[in-house]
Amino acid sequence: MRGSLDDVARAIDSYERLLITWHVDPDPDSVGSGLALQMALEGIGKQVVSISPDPLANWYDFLPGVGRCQAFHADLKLDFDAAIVLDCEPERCGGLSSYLKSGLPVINIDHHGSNPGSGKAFYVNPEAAATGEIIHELITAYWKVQLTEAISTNLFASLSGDTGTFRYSNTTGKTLKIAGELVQHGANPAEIAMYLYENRSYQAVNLMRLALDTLEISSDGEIGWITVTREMLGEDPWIGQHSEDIIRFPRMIKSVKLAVLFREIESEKTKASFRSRDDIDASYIASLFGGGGHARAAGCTIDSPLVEAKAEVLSTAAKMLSTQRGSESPPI
Ligand SMILES: [Mn+2]
Repeated sequence: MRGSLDDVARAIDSYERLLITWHVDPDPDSVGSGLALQMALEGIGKQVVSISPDPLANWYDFLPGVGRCQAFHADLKLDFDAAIVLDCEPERCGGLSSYLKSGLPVINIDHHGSNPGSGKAFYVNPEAAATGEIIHELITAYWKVQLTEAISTNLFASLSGDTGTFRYSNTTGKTLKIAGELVQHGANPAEIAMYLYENRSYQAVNLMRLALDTLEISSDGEIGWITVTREMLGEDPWIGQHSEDIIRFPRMIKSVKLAVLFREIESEKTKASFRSRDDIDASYIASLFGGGGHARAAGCTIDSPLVEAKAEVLSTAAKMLSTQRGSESPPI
C-alpha cells in the first residue's frame, strides 16, 4: 500500500472544481469508479467533470451518468482546480497526460501494484480488487455518502469487471461484502452482468471467432496465446473489453499458466496482454517490456512488428516459467 486515503480525502476536500479521469482503453472499473465518485462529490457540493481519454463504447450506456462523461479531444476547455486520476498513473491518460503534468494538482487513486504513486495526494492499494472498492471506502467513510441506486450500479460494474464477475483470485470477502451492500442499495447483478457480457455487437463476437482461430499453445502446455491483427479488426475500433473477451480463451485451458493476447497496433507497434495463474507474476514479464499491471493481469506495448514482438515475448515467457518452475515437472 502506498500513500494514504486520509490525504486523498483531505486533498479532494480542499478543491472545488474537479476533473475526474482514468486510463486509455477504459474498462468498467475505471468508468464505474469515475462516475460513482463524480456523483458522490457532486452530492457534497463539488463541481465535477468526467473526461475519458478515449471515447466510451456504446455498451457503457447502461452506466448511470455516463451521458455526462465527455471524451477527450484537443479543443476541450480544461480549467480545473485539481484532477483525480483513477485506476492508473497520470502517464496513462492519453491526450490528458500533458494537462495533468502542467502543474495542476493531481490526486491519484489506484490498485495497480506497479503504480509508484505520485501527485498532491495518492493512495495505491494493490489488495483492492478494483479501484471501485477504494472509491466505496472513500465516499462512505469520509463523506458518509448515501449509496444511491446510480452510485451502487456504477460501483458494482467496477467490481464485477475487474474480478471477472467475482471469479478471479483478487476477489476477497471484503469485495463480496461491498458487492452485497451495493445490491442492497439497488445494483442489479443479473442486469449488470447482461450489459457487461451479453450485450456485444455481432462484429465484436465475430472478432472473437477470428481471434480464437489463432489459438496456439507451447509444447509444455503452459503458455497459450491468441493473436489479433489489424486486418481482423477492420474498420471497427478496438475497445478495452475486447482484451477480456479474447484472453479468456487461452486461460480456459487447464495446463495454461500464462495466457497472452498479442495485438497488432501499428506495423511497428504490438501490444501484449498477460493473464496468469498459480504463482506466475504477469506484471513481472510486462515490466521487462516497459509495461506493468497486477500479478495476475498485466500488459505492455512493444515497438516491434507483431511477428518479432511475439517471438521475443514468448521466449522470455518460456524462460520465466522454467525459472519459476524450478525442478518441478510441468503439471500437464
Ligand atoms: Mn482496475
